[in-house]
Amino acid sequence: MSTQRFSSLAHWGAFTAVVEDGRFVKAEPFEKDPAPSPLIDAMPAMVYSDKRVLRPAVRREWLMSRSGKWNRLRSGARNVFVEVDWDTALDLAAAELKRVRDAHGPSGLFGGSYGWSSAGRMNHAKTLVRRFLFSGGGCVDQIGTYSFGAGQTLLPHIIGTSDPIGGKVTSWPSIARHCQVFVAFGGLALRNAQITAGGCGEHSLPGWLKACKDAGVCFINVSPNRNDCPDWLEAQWIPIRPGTDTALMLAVAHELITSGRQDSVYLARYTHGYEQLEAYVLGRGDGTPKSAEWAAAICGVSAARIRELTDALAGQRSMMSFAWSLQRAHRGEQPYWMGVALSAMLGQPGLPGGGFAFGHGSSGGVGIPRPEIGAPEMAAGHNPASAHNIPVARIADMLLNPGAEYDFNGQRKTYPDVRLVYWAGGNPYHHHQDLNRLNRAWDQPETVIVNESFWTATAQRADIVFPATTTLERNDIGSSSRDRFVIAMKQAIAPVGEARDDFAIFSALAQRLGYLQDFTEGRDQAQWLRFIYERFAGIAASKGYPQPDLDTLWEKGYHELMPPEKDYVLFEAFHADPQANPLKTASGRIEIVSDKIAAMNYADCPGHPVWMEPDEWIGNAGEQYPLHLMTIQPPDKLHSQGDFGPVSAAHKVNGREAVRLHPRDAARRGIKAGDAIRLFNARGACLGGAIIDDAVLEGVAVMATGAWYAPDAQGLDVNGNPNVLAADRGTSSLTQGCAALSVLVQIEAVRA
Ligand SMILES: Nc1nc2c(c(=O)[nH]1)N[C@H]1C(S)=C(S)[C@@H](COP(=O)(O)OP(=O)(O)OC[C@H]3O[C@@H](n4cnc5c(=O)[nH]c(N)nc54)[C@H](O)[C@@H]3O)O[C@H]1N2
Ligand SMILES: Nc1nc2c(c(=O)[nH]1)N[C@H]1C(S)=C(S)[C@@H](COP(=O)(O)OP(=O)(O)OC[C@H]3O[C@@H](n4cnc5c(=O)[nH]c(N)nc54)[C@H](O)[C@@H]3O)O[C@H]1N2
Ligand SMILES: [Mo]
Repeated sequence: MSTQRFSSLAHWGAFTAVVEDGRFVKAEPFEKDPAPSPLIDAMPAMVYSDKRVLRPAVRREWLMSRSGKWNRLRSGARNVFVEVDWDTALDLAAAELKRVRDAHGPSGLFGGSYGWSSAGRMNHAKTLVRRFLFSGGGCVDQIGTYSFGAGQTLLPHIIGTSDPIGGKVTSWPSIARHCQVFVAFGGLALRNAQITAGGCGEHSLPGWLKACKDAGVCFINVSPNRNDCPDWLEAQWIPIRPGTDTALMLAVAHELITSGRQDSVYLARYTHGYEQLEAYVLGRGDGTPKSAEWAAAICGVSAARIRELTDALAGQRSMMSFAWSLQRAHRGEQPYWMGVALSAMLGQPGLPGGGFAFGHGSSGGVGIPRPEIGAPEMAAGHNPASAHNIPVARIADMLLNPGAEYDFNGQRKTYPDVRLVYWAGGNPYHHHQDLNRLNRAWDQPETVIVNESFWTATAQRADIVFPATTTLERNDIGSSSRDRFVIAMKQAIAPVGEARDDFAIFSALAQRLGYLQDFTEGRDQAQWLRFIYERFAGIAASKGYPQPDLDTLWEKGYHELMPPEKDYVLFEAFHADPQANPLKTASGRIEIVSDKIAAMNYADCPGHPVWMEPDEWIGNAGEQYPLHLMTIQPPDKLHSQGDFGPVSAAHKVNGREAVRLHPRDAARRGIKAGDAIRLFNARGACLGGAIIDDAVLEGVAVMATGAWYAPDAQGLDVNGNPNVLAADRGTSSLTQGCAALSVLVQIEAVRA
């Protein structure tokens, strides 16, 4: 028997692929990883899964109606596919792309293709599909992310940049040395830190948390779920109703003001518009002081506890970190804006170990010490049709309402009339809200083309499906700007079935359409890999971090970047001299009031942070749908990737997606641990398996995303994708972000 070993990488970590007689049998943890993720164990089963797309396939109805009337009804998933050879499939797709582009121009083609794709940077499917469509004249793209769309659009207005939301925040060593109180809104979930976009060689969050704990940092977990912090961190828990963090922070602000403990010197020197917020907090305009008692009724946190939190923060070096989940909710701009404002009232941003941050518990690598030298990246290039781009989560709105107007970040925009959708590297039937509505939207375009490795719910609802290789079946390079390792991702096995690399698929299409040179710039895959690595190495060297050449890297399998010696402190220069180093905001300061946003006149996002009720939350829940369902990230997979694998299967409850319920909520419904349950609201219904857990706030249920959408004849999703329940609405007119976390449901036991 011959055994070979290949360095490799997934979003959930680096590993060594062990290959015996040409078959990938095992993923061994990367030697330098102090806390490898068990998710790598699922990889061999994923690669050889019976869910693989093995050959190009065309939906029969689409094929048959080519010369006659279009049969657009593809969303029902009772689609029958005909396998064809590669040339036939490529010819069909190329002809259809040409037809639509000739007839409708770039706004007829949708290539936003949101999704995580693979860790490999060269064959990054989402980048390649856009590069392919951009080189051919452009397409409709998506702006921002599902992860933090609201924050991404808001933060440049108030702090001049969105970089901190991507993880460039005051570094952990600075926190360990200087911070006294670390308040984690939405917690510090280790399960989420298993993942880093682009992969990681090092899972470092547990180590940093231990270092901070040893240094005496006091942690406070503000979350509806105590499980959001590991027990050993011994964090204080403030159980809060979902969607109400803004009210809590307003009350802390109220306490500070009424006791004269806000940092007036800081506010005068570094912020803009504070007086307006103060007037609002004191209730001067609306007659409602945002007192601890006022907030207690909204958040479910007692006034005494709010005062204790205020005392813990005032005069202390504090870091407040906001999970991305807080803004992935209706009116999600407000907690982020209020968080920045409150941190400024405490005089913290720009101080070592103090201030605000985002997502310490949302992703691996947030706040790690790492040289600011970027990472190797494939370029999508310029989109000549970018005027048609839509905010990422407005995809169903766009497909259902061509020509309709909508607001976004101060602009009045118009939805394009999309006729062809091309998706590669994402799974909208995993990620989008209100899947029954998405079904209606999905039947609008004339053609849907998908590159996939697996028969996902999205692939099952496409007209042409191209089988894509997984990372184990091709050479690539992996690295994230939030990790210290660059990994040689070596081809370990031959492609499964007739799968081809995304780069090869798009090259073949570009050739048929006459723009191969524009797409490839004359480089093949090996040359691209070298090109993107050398471009990165050049930048790194110019900043004082020389890199090995590609052949040396390939030989060793990885390169480790040494952490910078100096701690990174967000806004350090601004803090030292705000005149010389202004922020890139309209005022050059932290905008507690944004005159620009105020001038947009959005009723759903005024000029300073305010408490605004979300459309769906416990405070307006009726008897029909009394529970707030938090649709969080799955501990046992990355989104829908690997849902059918062994690691995910081990977390299911009697074969169903787990749903956590408070003991009293369960008892009221006669639900016992392990029971099959049905979750439903006016938008849809799905099944789950009950876990009874007093770490979850009463009135809240928790169900992770990721189960593969599989509706029965009545539309009941038997696998348990909570997006049949989540509402498809933008966070606000300003940012139009994904608001997946605001959803009310009812739950009942399923009796056999
Ligand atoms: N209710 C609710 N919904 C949510 C969220 C939530 O919190 N609640 N979170 C949202 C967030 S933050 C996100 S980021 C999205 C995630 O949504 P997605 O990124 O769409 O989810 P994934 O399951 O990771 O989909 C990636 C797809 O790419 C495929 N793929 C992987 N590698 C390759 C490759 O090399 N080539 C090709 N062609 N395909 C490949 C995988 O098989 C998989 O089907 O979900 C969002 N949806
Ligand atoms: N294992 C794993 N890790 C992942 C992913 C995955 O699919 N699997 N996906 C990755 C991606 S794409 C992203 S964007 C990030 C997302 O990172 P997050 O958005 O931070 O992740 P969530 O799990 O949705 O939410 C984190 C916690 O926030 C709490 N929470 C929810 N709503 C509220 C609220 O209103 N107030 C407060 N105080 N707390 C609230 C919930 O209890 C939840 O456990 O995770 C990444 N990490
Ligand atoms: Mo995300």
